Amino acid sequence: MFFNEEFETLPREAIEALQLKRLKTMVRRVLKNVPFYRESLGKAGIGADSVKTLQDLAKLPFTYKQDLRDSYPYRMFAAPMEEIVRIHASSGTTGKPTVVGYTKKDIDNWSELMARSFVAAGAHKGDIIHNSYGYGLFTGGLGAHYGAERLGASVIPMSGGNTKKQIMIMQDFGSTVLTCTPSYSLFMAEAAREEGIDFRDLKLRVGIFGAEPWSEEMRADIEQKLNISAVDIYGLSEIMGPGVAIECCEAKQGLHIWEDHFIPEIIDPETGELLGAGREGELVITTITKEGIPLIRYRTRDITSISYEPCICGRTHARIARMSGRSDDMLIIRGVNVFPSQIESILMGVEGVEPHYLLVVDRHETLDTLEVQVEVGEQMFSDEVKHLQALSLRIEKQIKEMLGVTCRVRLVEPKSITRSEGKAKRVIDKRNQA
Ligand code: DLL
Repeated sequence: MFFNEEFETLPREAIEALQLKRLKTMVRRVLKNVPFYRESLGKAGIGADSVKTLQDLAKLPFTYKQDLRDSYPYRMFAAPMEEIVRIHASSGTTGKPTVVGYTKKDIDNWSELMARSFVAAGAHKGDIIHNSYGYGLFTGGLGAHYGAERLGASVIPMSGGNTKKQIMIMQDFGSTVLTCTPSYSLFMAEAAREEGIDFRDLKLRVGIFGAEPWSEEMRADIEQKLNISAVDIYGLSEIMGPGVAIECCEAKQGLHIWEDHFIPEIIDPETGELLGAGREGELVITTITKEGIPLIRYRTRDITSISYEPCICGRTHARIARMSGRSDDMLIIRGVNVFPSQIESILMGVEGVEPHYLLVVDRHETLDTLEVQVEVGEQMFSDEVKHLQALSLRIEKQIKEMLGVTCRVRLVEPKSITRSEGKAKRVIDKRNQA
């Protein structure tokens, strides 16, 4: 099933021809309207007619998050404010947020890409979409909302929080599709259990989860606890919001990135060198239809790989692998590189352990330390101390063997780790708090 079959199944040559045409127009647009790009492209010797083939993209300079911060709030916009109909901003934890603006056409395109994403995930007209992504400056809520309306589904604009009420609504309104962060879906499952509600009795069929990294093991846990099919959705506010890429329900093998609107590249984050298909590196995205804030070769910091292999679903758009994390979330513990998602994968494979964990990194004298706090189930927690000790030792050993990093595992009481209604906080790095 497709939302826009013609565009979702374009042959590769047609995708590339469209990309080139749109890229040329985009370069002209930013040269004309954005002083930042006039300067950065000018320095690289790029003029209005420099892009002749798609390979020429590699000659263009990168755009960094810092460039957006330096242009706060509106100086990267390529359209006059009279044409900007919506403003969103990223949830930066420090300093000023990154601000993005959308023209009517941008909102239109975003809605279509979200509608395509819903269909790819297995949703359709007639579905009741329970949207628990946060509404506000965050792009999750409104992005999914407009996509659901474009699809013609009934959307319940829940936003995050008030978990008990969410469950009641889901039950009474007969929600069939749930959209929220993967961590929040597990919180909901837990809250439902406490209320004596079994997800098996709900009408929920599909979950569309993203905005934070999650593992394949976490998917299995969610699918089992919520009795649904769960797919991964990717996006970032700088590029658009949710719906930049989505897994198809048919394969669940990588996320189709909508290549008629975005050109993805994978690079070595250290050297900037282009990496071929299948190699893991940083995802760089060029927007080719955005009017409000088009970005050239935007450094997402997200780590993935790309595949152009045909997919059983019939979509021809390339697939990016589930994000292993952000390069700036990668922990370096005594020289060993570790992504929180790798630890998550190991924890989720351990019987008796709950999907709620926190990594605490510290430094004692000159030595980095990693403490893995993870909840155990009620039953396990009331078990004998020696069993708990044996379990933590076993997990420590597995982490050491699989990731090469020594850590201390602390099994904590059920529900002692803060639950999230949006993006979960998985890491506290005390080394940077000196
Ligand atoms: O998180 C947009 C979004 C909303 C995506 C709802 C999916 C669903 P930002 O707040 O700007 O936008 O954060 C973007 O979140 O660069 C990734 O590091 C991370 N991220 C988003 N989706 C995924 C995912 C929204 N599926 C940043 N897997 C991105 C892993 C993700 N990380």
